[in-house]
Amino acid sequence: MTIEFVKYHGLGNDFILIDNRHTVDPLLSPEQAVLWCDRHFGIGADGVIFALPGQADTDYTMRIFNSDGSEPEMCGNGIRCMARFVADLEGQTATSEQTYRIHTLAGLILPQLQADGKVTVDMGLPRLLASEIPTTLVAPDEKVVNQPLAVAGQTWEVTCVSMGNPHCITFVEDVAAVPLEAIGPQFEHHPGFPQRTNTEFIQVISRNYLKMRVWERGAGITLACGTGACATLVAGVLTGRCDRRATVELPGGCLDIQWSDEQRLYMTGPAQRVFSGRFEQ
Ligand code: ZDP
Repeated sequence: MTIEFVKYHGLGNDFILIDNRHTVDPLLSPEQAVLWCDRHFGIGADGVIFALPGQADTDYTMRIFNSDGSEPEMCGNGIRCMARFVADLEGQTATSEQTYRIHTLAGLILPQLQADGKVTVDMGLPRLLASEIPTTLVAPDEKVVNQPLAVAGQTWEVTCVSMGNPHCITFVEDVAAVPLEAIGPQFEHHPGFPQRTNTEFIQVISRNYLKMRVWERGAGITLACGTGACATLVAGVLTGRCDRRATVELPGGCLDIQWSDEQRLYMTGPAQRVFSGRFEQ
């Protein structure tokens, strides 16, 4: 089987994009996605993204497989890459300010191309109830804000936010000192998160500048996480630590995040095409 792909990244969070506009099912199985994402035996990526036909009044459907083959509901860096990818497929000019209506498992998401090459995404509303995260740390109709959680022999104060996918956010003094590789998996697989969780550690530099490191569900340490940056801003506002607009600095670079008065999250950041190729197996 031979399939063409294009490799993109958003702040070093890297994806294999597949033109899947002509069939309703992803061209790869989750097992094939694991192989393609492998950095030694495959192409190498944090996930595979399929640009599928639209449904329910949308232009396209996005589906994504993590590098472990699991399927998340949404992907913030990935949807910026997806918007650039479909614009290229359509032959849009580089300066087009096209907005796309993209159907995802987290609902309707609206990326807009910017003339400077960045992409601004209307990420929709955050979900805060425990049943929506999902988490069993508190009662289903309660929020998880500054909640004590025992992980790796320590008690952390966590705040949970869903951007369609689950996030568990902890504010720390020094983000560089967090032993992410050791404790990330223990948060991800904590029994309080039945769908597992993405895990972010945040250092507040100022009310509008946050420094973040992430352990992603199904992908491990990555250089950036768009849904995580949005969830982090919400957690910062809920706990009185930051303003409703901030720069979030990730290992791969910065995202601009805004939580509007209508409660929608807007994320602006780059999406970079790297190379294209053909995978044979
Ligand atoms: O929720 C999950 O399982 C994540 N690993 C999905 C990917 C999130 C991503 N890093 C982002 O930018 O939102 C792509």
